[in-house]
Amino acid sequence: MSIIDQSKLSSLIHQKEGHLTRELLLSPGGFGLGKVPEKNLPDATTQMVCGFCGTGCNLNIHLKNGEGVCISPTTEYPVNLGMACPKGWEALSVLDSPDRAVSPLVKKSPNHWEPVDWDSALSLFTSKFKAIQEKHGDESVAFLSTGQMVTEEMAFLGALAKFGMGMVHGDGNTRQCMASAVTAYKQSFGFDAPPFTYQDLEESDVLVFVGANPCIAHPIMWERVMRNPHSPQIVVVDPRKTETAMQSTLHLQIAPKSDMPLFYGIAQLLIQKGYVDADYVREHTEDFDDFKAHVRDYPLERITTETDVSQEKIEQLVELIHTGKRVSFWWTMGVNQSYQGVRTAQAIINLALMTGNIGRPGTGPNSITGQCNAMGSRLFSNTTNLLGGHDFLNDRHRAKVADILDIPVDRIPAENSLPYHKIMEGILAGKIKGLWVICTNPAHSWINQGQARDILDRLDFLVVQDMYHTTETARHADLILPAAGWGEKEGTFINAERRIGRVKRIKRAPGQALSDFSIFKLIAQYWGCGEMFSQWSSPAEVFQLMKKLSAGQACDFSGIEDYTAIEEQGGIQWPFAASETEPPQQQRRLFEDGRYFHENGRARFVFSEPTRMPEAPSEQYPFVLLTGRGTASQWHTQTRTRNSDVLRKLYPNRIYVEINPEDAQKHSVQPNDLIFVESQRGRLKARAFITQSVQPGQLFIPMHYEETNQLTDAVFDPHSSQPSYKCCAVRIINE
Ligand SMILES: Nc1nc2c(c(=O)[nH]1)N[C@H]1C(S)=C(S)[C@@H](COP(=O)(O)OP(=O)(O)OC[C@H]3O[C@@H](n4cnc5c(=O)[nH]c(N)nc54)[C@H](O)[C@@H]3O)O[C@H]1N2
Ligand SMILES: Nc1nc2c(c(=O)[nH]1)N[C@H]1C(S)=C(S)[C@@H](COP(=O)(O)OP(=O)(O)OC[C@H]3O[C@@H](n4cnc5c(=O)[nH]c(N)nc54)[C@H](O)[C@@H]3O)O[C@H]1N2
Ligand code: SF4
Ligand SMILES: [Mo]
Repeated sequence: MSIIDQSKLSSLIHQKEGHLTRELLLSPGGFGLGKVPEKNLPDATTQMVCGFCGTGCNLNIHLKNGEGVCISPTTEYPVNLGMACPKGWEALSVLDSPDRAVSPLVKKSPNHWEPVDWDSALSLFTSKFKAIQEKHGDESVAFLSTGQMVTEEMAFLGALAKFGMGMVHGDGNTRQCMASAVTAYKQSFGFDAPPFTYQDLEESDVLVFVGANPCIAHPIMWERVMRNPHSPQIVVVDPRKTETAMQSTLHLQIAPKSDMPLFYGIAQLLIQKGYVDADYVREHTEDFDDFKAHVRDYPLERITTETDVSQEKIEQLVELIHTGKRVSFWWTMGVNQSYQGVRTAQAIINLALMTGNIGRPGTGPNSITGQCNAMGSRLFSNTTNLLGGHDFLNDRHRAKVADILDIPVDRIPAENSLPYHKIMEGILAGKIKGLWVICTNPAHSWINQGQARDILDRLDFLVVQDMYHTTETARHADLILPAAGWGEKEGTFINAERRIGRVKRIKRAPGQALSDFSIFKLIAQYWGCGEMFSQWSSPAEVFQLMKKLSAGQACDFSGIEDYTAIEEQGGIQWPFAASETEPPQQQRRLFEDGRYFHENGRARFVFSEPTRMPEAPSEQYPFVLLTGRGTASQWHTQTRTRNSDVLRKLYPNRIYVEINPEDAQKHSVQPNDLIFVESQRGRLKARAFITQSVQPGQLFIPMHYEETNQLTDAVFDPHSSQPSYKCCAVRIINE
């Protein structure tokens, strides 16, 4: 029996159809990089933010009869200044694909799904999850969310799942990515607050990139570095000689996971040489004396041994930090994805604090975000934080949120969710039996795949809500819900420099696919909690709710009037409170007044002893395996980027492993040989790519291939629960 009024459902789907006045203009792959087929010459242009990486470039979408037909980068937007990387240029073509989910699909037997209508799909969704909850309690159903939907959808999902459906546990793919930076900032600054603005990339005279490869992963941020007029010194700290390291002026080819001793050793040298900004430390920080005592144990001799970096290079970096007028530190996954990611990030933050390199142009300890809306997820996914950067454990916060949303306060859980890996463990232990996965692909991206897939198969009911029905996770699903993607729906993203930007619907989603927003709205009605979400009528209305939720928080953006204001200003960075009297400036950084978000206004020096690599190389498994991004044209698990003919030409189709010539010779490996790479957990076959970019004793495999995570070891940072994707012990075996 249908729980929803059928006419409402058909009107919702009709509205979607009504958006279009004609059939799709484009055949798949019908245009190349910005080339417009003549017959489709555009007749209007609109603008929106790119849906791949956290850089948040703005794109002009050229329209023909109201529908996007090709893209060019926006020249006057403060992020990208007329530039885009291949993924941005090709963002429209990945939407057309035979892999798109065009109707809900229900699993009928192993490897066999049948299309059903939305009414049946949502009735099944509701009855299955309700039955599990009735039998095993509210904690038996969980969700996994994302950093890649618009913020309005994330907030809706988090509110629906926790306040409407009664779930306690929900986490997201941002755990795989940003959790260590989030925890580091919270502990050090009192709020998860990346302080920078992209202009800093052009204003620094010394830029230090740690575990970051922006040439591949954030190409347009890198272009901003290339525009820097100060002939900057560019330092790269990375075990690999990456594309970015090749462009650097100083490369510290560090032993994997030795960043903490390196930065503590550098702090000790800065102290010894009298290079500390004592005024800044005294006025704006606390616990420096304890830190000072801590780093005494890191003399130069110890550092060179533990990091494999020469004394000369370490001293060179110390001098650069001292002589640089504007020193900025930038880090990404080489730091976060580690069993000691939080403390490594804080070792970087400490260097910026002790030298006063924060709150001024061209400075900062700056964590770069990965996904297009990682920052939106950090504030509004309702997973680790209560909506708007609030705390589930704080009575006042729960009351405030309940009041704004006009819901009973007891609908808000007064406990924190389990983190991602504990949700996985909960499934393994039979405590969690239902899982709803939205906009993420854990059966490819989660660590230690052998175990991860086994875990997903133990569920009584797995729902996957995705643009494509062919993802690795969808293959395990009992129910697949077809979602509209970027460009097919409305909302906002928040980029790495806290800039809120617009996303628009410039294309019709295929078949019966609906925006995630509409899916959540329907689920609320089917579940019987539609009333609770009566205010949540459109993304624009939810944006107004989010403004209220942010008010009074460090991320306050209550001063942004609406979507139009965002567009007119070229995106708006938080904070921008309603009390502001002047329009927002285009480039704003945090902590200009030296006041942090802890109650006493001070930043903290946080540190601890480094721990041992959980799975160090051994006689049996002599290599350290590093994983990460392979090319600028591949995106994560490749569900999107493999659909562009142009992008496919720009990356290796098959899995490869980078190996140093010395090791290749030792193991009689020739270029392009197929070799096995094996860890204690699994084995894969990859083509050997012999290159000096990896050091002897190390291998590198990109994460974009399905097999990679069969090898990785499920180890997590104890403070952030982020997976340590970037080191495990492996061996190679010739075919
Ligand atoms: N083209 C493309 N761009 C992307 C993405 C994509 O899939 N494709 N994904 C986006 C996302 S979500 C993210 S999170 C970012 C990731 O962006 P990055 O973090 O820049 O990319 P990664 O290649 O994962 O890792 C960066 C570097 O960390 C190094 N590393 C490994 N171990 C260590 C270590 O112990 N110490 C140090 N110092 N370095 C180490 C690796 O050698 C690697 O070069 O990219 C974003 N941009
Ligand atoms: N070994 C190794 N593993 C890694 C990493 C590594 O460096 N090494 N990096 C980790 C990092 S940093 C990250 S961020 C993760 C990424 O891991 P995932 O999040 O699993 O990767 P994606 O391919 O981005 O998955 C997003 C999914 O959402 C779907 N999708 C896209 N847009 C929409 C939408 O609007 N709505 C819905 N419903 N679905 C949509 C896509 O089709 C895709 O299936 O991988 C992690 N895994
Ligand atoms: S750099 Fe990132 S945001 Fe910019 S076009 Fe490329 S993928 Fe899109
Ligand atoms: Mo990420």
